[in-house]
Amino acid sequence: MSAALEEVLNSHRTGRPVVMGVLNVTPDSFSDGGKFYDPASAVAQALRMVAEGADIIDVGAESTRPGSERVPADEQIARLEPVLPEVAKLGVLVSIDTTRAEVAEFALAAGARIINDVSAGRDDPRMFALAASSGAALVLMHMLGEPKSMQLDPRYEDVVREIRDFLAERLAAAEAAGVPRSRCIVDPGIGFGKRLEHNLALLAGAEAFCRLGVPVLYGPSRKRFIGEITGEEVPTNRLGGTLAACLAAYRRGATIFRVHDVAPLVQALAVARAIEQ
Ligand code: HH2
Repeated sequence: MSAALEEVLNSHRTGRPVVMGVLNVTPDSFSDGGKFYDPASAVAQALRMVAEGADIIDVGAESTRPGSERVPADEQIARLEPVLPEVAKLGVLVSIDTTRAEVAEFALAAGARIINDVSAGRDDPRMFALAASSGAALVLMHMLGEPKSMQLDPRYEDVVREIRDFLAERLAAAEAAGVPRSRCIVDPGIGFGKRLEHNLALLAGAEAFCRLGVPVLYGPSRKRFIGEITGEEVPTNRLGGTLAACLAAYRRGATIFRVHDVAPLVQALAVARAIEQ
């Protein structure tokens, strides 16, 4: 395993913040759909995020915004083919944001080292086996149902307890399939079948997820809950709220943050870490 990946997987022990830059090679993502659909602009954006201090570039070819339709695996691969190998050549850690083992397999062969599975291994029964045999790290995220219907009427009795129990169960399932816990990362899934009050509880409750003993990742970047609090309708104008959400979770022990705007978060986390130390 590379030293860079080891640092990420140890971040919950060291407190070192890790910034994961989002690269959506999609025509329809909620905040940047179409912007990096062209391969040259996608690679240029990856280069920019690396220069800004991103530790990981998370490449995705399927939007999972509320209401979105599935993108077949071969279409995801066709979108990734001209981009992902070039991003891996930059020497940065690459993660693949997909729920399909076929897509993850392509990405790992092209140099990705992390599988970011927003279904936590529930969409494709082959995903855990692939993570086990490849030695990749694995992000297990909570989502209520599927993107098409997840925001229709999300309900929880105790959102933090239920999602912590879900993540504990998925960690155990991954482990049973041969993926060591030491290679797993958990994510409560901000915005994936959650109302405002749920998202706030999940951010305030980061310590509960940290007690699972693996690094905790949050992806609040530009999401709707920030607009609900502030009235800001335009996702790209939600940077201030994104920073506040990441810093609140960092103070409570989370260490990995998936964002579209890398430079401001790298700076914010450096200052937050200096204060905490
Ligand atoms: N959020 C999105 C996509 N992937 N992965 C993890 N682990 N955590 C997240 O919170 C997360 C994620 C959605 O954001 P984005 O990629 O910007 O939008 P879209 O799904 O429309 O492409």
